[in-house]
Amino acid sequence: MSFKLPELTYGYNDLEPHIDARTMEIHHSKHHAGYTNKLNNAIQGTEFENKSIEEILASSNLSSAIRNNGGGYYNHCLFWEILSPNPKPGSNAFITVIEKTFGSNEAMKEQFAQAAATQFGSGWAWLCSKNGALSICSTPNQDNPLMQVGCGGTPILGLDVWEHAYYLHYQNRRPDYINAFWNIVNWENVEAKYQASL
Ligand code: MN3
Repeated sequence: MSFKLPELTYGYNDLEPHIDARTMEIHHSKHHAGYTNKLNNAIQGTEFENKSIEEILASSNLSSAIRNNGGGYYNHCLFWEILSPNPKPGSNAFITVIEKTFGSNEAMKEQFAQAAATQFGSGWAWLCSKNGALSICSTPNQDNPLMQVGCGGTPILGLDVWEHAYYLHYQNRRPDYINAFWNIVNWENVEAKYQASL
């Protein structure tokens, strides 16, 4: 069994102007493809060969090659899934969960943006569900909360803040990239991940 680079459900240019086509093409066809290939090479002949990516990431004895490339594989799969050129809102019930946790939808976005903006160097910001309880954190490199780092729990929304995710269009303006991100978050898919975590 080997992991496969997922096909996107939208074109490389479909997320413009929020994420430019060239960035999307390099990010998916080079970076994500690279993590996928290197993960497959790293697990070959190991105890992880026939495990799901979630099982692999939850393991406490990962080599750095499996940790970095397994995280890179999983994180980007999630990232493409929660983006859409035609984003749909979450249900009222899901919005109520967000409001009860963070005070308001805007407050949740502010806390998430803060986590994304203050992650030093490369990493990710996350909205996670731990048995339905929502939390926000950031993690360095290609780590994620399935590795028992950050806030733990299951990631349901993630934002890549590596420079390869935004530098061509935004250069050093990471906060502008974070602001633009909200325009293309498909909350229907975020909510589906929340439901699956329960
Ligand atoms: Mn990336």
